[in-house]
Amino acid sequence: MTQESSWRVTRRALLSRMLGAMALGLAGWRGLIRSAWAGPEGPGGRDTNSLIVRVARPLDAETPVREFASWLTPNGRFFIRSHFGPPPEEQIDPAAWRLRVNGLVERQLTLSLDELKQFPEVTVTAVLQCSGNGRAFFRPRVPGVQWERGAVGNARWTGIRLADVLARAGVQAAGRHVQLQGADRPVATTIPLFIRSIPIEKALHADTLLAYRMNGAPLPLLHGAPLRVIAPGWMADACLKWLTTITVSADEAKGYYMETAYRYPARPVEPGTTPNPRDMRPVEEMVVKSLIVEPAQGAIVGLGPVMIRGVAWTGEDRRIARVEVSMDDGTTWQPARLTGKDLPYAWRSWQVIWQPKGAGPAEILCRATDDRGATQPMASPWNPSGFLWNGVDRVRVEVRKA
Ligand SMILES: Nc1nc2c(c(=O)[nH]1)N[C@H]1C(S)=C(S)[C@@H](COP(=O)(O)O)O[C@H]1N2
Ligand SMILES: [Mo]
Repeated sequence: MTQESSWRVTRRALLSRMLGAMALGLAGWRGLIRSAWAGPEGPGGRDTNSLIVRVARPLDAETPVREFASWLTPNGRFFIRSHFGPPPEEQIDPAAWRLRVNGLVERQLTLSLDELKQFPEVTVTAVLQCSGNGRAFFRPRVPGVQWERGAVGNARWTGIRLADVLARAGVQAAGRHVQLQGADRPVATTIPLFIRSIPIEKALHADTLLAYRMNGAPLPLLHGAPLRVIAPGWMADACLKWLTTITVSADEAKGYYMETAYRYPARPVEPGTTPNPRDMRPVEEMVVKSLIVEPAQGAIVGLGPVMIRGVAWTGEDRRIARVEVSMDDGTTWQPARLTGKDLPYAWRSWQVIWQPKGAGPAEILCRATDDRGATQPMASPWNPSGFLWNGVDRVRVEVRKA
């Protein structure tokens, strides 16, 4: 796709979103404005105002970081992101729904949900994170949903192995990529479909799932019911929702969402510049990252010992090795204690006790380092779409005498 036509696509997508927001009427606008004013920990969204709405329609909403005090993020409070919104319910009626497997395979398959559930069931606890999580922190600013800290969550995903389904179909030697398509559709036929592909190695990985349960409950509609891909350790744009078709192919999928969107410069670029499309690579693995969950942004804390808690996570085949906090804007760092479960793909809890030196404003920073030595920078490398933000996390508090 040429630069010019990709711009036109972006403009059309923006326009359709604006029209969607207008169709919501006054109540929708008020919700939008309220959530914008309330800031990162403010109200807004479904389920007793538990989410922060970034785009009202189709709904893009992030989880307030305080919810991450729970190691598993509850389904009703899990961030929501989609380009076009969920498909009409009748299209994904579990009885009529079928998964099709075609392309470079020995046998084409059409499988019902009941048939899929005959494969061995697997559960993986994994962080799901939008590639644009933290986009709002890039300078210069970049267009797109202005996610702050909560377009991420940790959940137990239950389903079957994508590898088992591919083995039943028989992947031909020329099959190098697995293209994924869902039942969701844009408002206009001129807008490209959300089609993604993952390399065959990731598709055949024993932990890559077709999931139909989330935290033990049936996968909710907004999270991709009846079936979604979970590619643990990879960014969520690989985790296709409302899956209907798997096509084994020799090449990466074509189209806007693979060729233009979700790409990241292979080498650092000057902020504000447009890299050569040839130097762009698909966004895949997650980068090491951490969040301060407690105290909350803007909290008032006492002069006594303050418990700081958070979570940290990293990419595929990596573990969190340490988390540190700083009270002097990154000059000195003090180690935190890793606590709780240590599982691949899940996030790791951590905590540290801080003794404030005096009353007044203070800023807590945290940074994680993984077992391959990757650590969080003060600010992430700028890139035109604002992907993979993993700058140190920051929480400002006010210390008061009791
Ligand atoms: N079919 C489909 N799958 C999709 C998307 C989409 O628009 N359509 N969005 C992707 C993106 S960009 C993200 S961040 C995750 C969000 O998953 P969640 O809403 O369950 O948190 O779904 C991914 N899967
Ligand atoms: Mo995303």
